[in-house]
Amino acid sequence: MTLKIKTDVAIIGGGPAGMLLSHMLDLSGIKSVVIEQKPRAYVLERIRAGMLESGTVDVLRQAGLTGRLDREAIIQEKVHYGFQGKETLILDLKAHTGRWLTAYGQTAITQDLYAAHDKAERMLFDGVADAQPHDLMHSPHVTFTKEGQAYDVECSYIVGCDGFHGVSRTSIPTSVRKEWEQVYPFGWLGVLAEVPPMPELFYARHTDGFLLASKRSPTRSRYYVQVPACDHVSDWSDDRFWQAVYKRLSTEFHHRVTTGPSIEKSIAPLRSFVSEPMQYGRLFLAGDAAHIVPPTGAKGLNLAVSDVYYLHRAMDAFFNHDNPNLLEEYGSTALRRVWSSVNLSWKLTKLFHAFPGESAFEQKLRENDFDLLLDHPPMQAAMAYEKVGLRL
Ligand code: FAS
Ligand code: PHB
Repeated sequence: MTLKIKTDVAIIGGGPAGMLLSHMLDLSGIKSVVIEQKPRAYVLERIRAGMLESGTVDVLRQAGLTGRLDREAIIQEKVHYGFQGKETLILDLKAHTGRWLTAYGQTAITQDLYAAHDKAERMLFDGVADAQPHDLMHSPHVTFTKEGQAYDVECSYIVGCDGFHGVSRTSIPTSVRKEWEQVYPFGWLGVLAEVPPMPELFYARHTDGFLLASKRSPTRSRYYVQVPACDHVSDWSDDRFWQAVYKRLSTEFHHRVTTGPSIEKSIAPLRSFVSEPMQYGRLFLAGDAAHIVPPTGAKGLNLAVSDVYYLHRAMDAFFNHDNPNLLEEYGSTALRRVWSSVNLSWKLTKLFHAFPGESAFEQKLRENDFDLLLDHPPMQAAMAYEKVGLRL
């Protein structure tokens, strides 16, 4: 026997996009059900992004979700860009834009979202199987099973927040979908270590490859190095990792690094991907379900938040003010910002990574790209504006 549930919005995916949308819809009196394939403990332990745009913090604050963030987050007013161990550009975000980045891990955001969810006693099914959207044009509903029990969630709209490998995007007919993809011939080896981080948010390019020094708290560091796409975590001992950090970092900053044992170590593949449209009938897509960016620009999580901001605003207009216009425009509104972040992420990835087989000519162009930034404040201002995040 199938258990039937009625709600306003069925959300597939209980990551940051799905949980933030459910929370914001609830604040507007719009009911939703979140359907998540992994057990919540698994979702809450995922280690991913760490740098928030100012717009993201504003959205979280308006949603009443910044209590812990205000206590624990670290403000990042400047970004350091090192090039070939010689020159370093210090990009003063606050001087150029009056705004800044905030270091606060995605893991903490997800934990805050689940705590708010529990407090509001909203409906979430985790550890489900076979979630599937149906009848996207007329009477949308989502079926799934949990512990052998079949469910059928009838709703006005379905939102796919189920990431790159989810079922929502592929529910849009291939005759309708248009996709762009760039897969990079390298990945990021990320290490989390319980040691004080460099004060700087430091991106570096070296002939061996890319380096990023970031943080999670005053006692917890997050570092990444570029590795060949075919590498495995077991190829990288902690010692080998820290040697690569020192080799790729300008020597004048070596004293700012504290090494220590890794408490988490993983390799993330890098790709740029966009799928259009982000809506089809009564199905909408938000976050990684519709787009993926290489983390060089720290945009993935921030894009998920901006999608949710636009979709919540549109659903509030529809459900509470009988105005369908923003819903009809959601996809085009979200995609303008998506493509800007895809573009910046590609530019920074090209500038700071060693591409196997690149020509000497391409290397000279890259050096010139960095010199233009180093020598011209208007170029720096433009990059700072994109880095802190375009206005919502
Ligand atoms: P998510 O992928 O976070 O969440 C999707 C949810 O849907 C998951 O919980 C999944 O279990 C669930 N789901 C999937 N299929 C389902 C199905 N069929 N049924 C039900 N549920 C289903 N961004 C940065 O800015 N900086 C970084 O350093 C960074 N590092 C990353 C490292 C990795 C390994 C990955 C994969 C991504 C990284 N990102 C980074 C991007 C990341 O932070 C995403 O942008 C962010 O998680 C997007 O959130 P969601 O759209 O909610 O997708
Ligand atoms: C992180 O802290 O995980 C981080 C910071 C900046 C990036 C990517 C990841 O560009």
